Amino acid sequence: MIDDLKEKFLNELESVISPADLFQLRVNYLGKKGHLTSALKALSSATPDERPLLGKKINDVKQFVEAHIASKEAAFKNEELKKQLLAGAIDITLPGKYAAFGKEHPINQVLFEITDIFVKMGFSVEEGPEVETDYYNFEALNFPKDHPARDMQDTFFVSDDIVLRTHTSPVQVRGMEKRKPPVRFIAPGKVYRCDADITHTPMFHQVEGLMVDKDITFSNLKGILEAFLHQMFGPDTRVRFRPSFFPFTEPSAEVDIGCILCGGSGCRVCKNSGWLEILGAGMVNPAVFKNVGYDTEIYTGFAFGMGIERIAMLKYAIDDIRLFYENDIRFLRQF
Ligand code: FA5
Repeated sequence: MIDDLKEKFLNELESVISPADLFQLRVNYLGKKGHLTSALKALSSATPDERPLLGKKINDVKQFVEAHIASKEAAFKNEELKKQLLAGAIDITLPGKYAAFGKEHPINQVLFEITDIFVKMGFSVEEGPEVETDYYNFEALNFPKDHPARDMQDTFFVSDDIVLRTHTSPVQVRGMEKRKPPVRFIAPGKVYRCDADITHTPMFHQVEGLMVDKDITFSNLKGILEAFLHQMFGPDTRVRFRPSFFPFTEPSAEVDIGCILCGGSGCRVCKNSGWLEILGAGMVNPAVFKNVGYDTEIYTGFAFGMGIERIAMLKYAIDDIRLFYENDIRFLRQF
């Protein structure tokens, strides 16, 4: 009977196809009630003569069974490992993973370009708060209470006395309060107006400029702005100054450049005038100097303020300002 057991085991081993089958086979042969354990128990009923030979046979079969089960077990483990390795394998022929890098927004690109030009001309860079008091946004800039000029800037009010700044000009006042002349800085930043169409957004960017010293004249203003516009739009760009009004400058001017799209012959963008309005400017009103304690007998100065979106639209020939803020990646990728 013990001689048959080996063959029976080999037959059964052949039909083992999973670790669970193998476990069951082990129980059937080596478990407490398994064939080999029973055979060992039955040894006691053999005659003393038969016992040593039979005992040896049973042990041989037991070792045989244990060895085969161990090697089958190792084969299963090996197979499992192979499966895991294959599942986690790196296919080096697949394309790599690309990190999506962002890039500078076109408005920031233009802002940095403008800043760069002025820094090279000796201007420093000043910052001020976007949530501003009525005093800095209007009062100190010579907009008296209830003055109609306040309506030119459609203001977002936070409270009676606090506004979202409507222009970067309040930074002129804050900057002058902090230092004595000579003063030469630009102040770029976000400003807010209740205004929205294809050339106006409720949030936009301005760059303010201020220069104060003894003997600063309108010629200095013209020279600096022409130098800036020629660097920004090319050395052949025509520049013209038109009389205008701002409460904080006197005299005041609006500055136009020859249309860079049609070269001055007239087109849709320049509304057939051949000119494009680019910024506001003027000589600092002595009333503003008085508010910051500068001696108006000694010092004069000029200031200017430009819309960055307007400049970016001209530079890149974009006819709708809202494109800058729709976050359409196809638009933004082009810059
Ligand atoms: C001012 O804001 C003055 N503070 C500029 C200034 C500074 C004059 C220093 C004199 C001395 P104005 O309201 O014109 O001026 O605005 C300046 C520029 O901002 C405009 O030429 C235009 O390019 C831009 N701008 C005005 N409103 C909007 C808007 N809603 N969206 C986009 N750009 C605008």
